[in-house]
Amino acid sequence: MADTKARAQLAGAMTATDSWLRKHRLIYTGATRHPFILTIRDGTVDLSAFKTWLEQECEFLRSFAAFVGSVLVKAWKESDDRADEEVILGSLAALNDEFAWFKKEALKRDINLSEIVPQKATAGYSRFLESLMRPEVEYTVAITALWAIEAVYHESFAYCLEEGTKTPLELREACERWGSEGFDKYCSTLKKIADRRLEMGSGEVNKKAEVGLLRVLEYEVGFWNMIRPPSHRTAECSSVGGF
Ligand code: HMH
Repeated sequence: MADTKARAQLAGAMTATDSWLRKHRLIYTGATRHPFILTIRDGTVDLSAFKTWLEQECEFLRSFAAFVGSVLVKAWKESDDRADEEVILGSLAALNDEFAWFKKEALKRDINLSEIVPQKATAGYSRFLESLMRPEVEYTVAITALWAIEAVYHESFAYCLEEGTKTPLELREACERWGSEGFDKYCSTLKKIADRRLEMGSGEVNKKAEVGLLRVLEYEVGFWNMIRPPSHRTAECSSVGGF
């Protein structure tokens, strides 16, 4: 009983997104500390996996850009604070920059952007984003998903930039794109918007936002697994024998 009360008090002091991250810690950690990210951090990353990541990202970003556009429309129609629109416009501006960066990287690595075929995980993630673009999906649900998508990348890549990590020099630029302090601030702003909306939201809408967050985390894990399949990990672990 006392435990229930203590938990309720703690939950009262926490924002909705904080309490969800706590509740879904396991899958959040799965998304932000994935073995692919760990190999970047320890310098053992397979460069062909990195190339696959670049290719699939280029595909993902096309649907992501359309999704962010739809969030802007929802903010314009539904938000109680017009400052939100500027933040989302900032997301689109960053995406514009990202596309230019990917084109440069593709040229460096002999990737023909027009020939990329989306793999299953990318196509599934894109379809999920498309479902969030529907007009009947509430702004609160969409902005919570946008925050989660950006936060996973920020936490993942910031982890590769910590002191003492062995992230290869040629991948540092990629890590800095999402791992920077500027991106951290941007994610905090999105989180604040989501929490403000969730505070005003009905139980039903908030439940949908929580489910949306979980699905984002699942798709993020799926995306990383496509780059570095789990079977690869298992084989590696068992080959280490002594462990
Ligand atoms: C797959 N998730 C994926 N790609 C991204 N660029 C982000 C999240 C964040 O922008």
